[in-house]
Amino acid sequence: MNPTITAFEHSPDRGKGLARDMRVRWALEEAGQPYDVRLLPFAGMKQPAHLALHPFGQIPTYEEGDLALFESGAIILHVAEHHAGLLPDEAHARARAVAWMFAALNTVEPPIAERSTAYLFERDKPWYGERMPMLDDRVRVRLGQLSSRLGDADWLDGAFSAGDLLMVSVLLRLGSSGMVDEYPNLAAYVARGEARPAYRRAFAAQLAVFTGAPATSRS
Ligand code: GTB
Repeated sequence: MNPTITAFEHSPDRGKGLARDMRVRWALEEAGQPYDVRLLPFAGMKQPAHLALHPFGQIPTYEEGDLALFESGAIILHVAEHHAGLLPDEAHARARAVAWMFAALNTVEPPIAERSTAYLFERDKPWYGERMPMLDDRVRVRLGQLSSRLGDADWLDGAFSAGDLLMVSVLLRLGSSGMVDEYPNLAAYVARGEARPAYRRAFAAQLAVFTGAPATSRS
């Protein structure tokens, strides 16, 4: 039986891959694991049936037999631990790849999320003009550090891993800001991620929800 994930019935980004089900879809595609998708309206995400799966009433969730998970990072770690291709076998390399997963979610994504929130929801505030350059700077600090570490390597630590999957997903949140392009090696890194066949299949599947393809999709 395939695992089932949840996703927005109507994603605010109109299928541009920014909602967090995209990361999970990508991991499942990398793993070669077919999956089913249950689409949820916003109101449904706050109903008891979904809150039993996700205490914060969000997407994505993951159900597989009697296992139910929430948090995209935890879901991807679970997928990576049970399939080849997302974490190295060697113990230390595996631990480092997990460290990159946490770095993406805990160190790089927070300033990007804070900037996105301000850009989307605080533009009418009197302090927006002063606050935004500060938020931009915080993002650039992390991008600069990441760029230095990546150097001219293809991936963060040897072969592509779930750490790269999450880092590329996080960097993609900067979208049309142009900030990633200020660091050519990071721009190339993101492009390498987006060029992966698994990424492209995942992107097409979540876009199909918006363009009106069947409500339940399998890889
Ligand atoms: N830490 C959790 C995880 O990684 O799984 C965060 C989950 C989360 O933020 N889920 C969001 C959600 O369900 C969707 S992804 N929000 C509804 C709610 O909280 O009520 C965040 C998101 C949504 C939409 C866009 N977009 O349209 O651009 C981008 C990102």
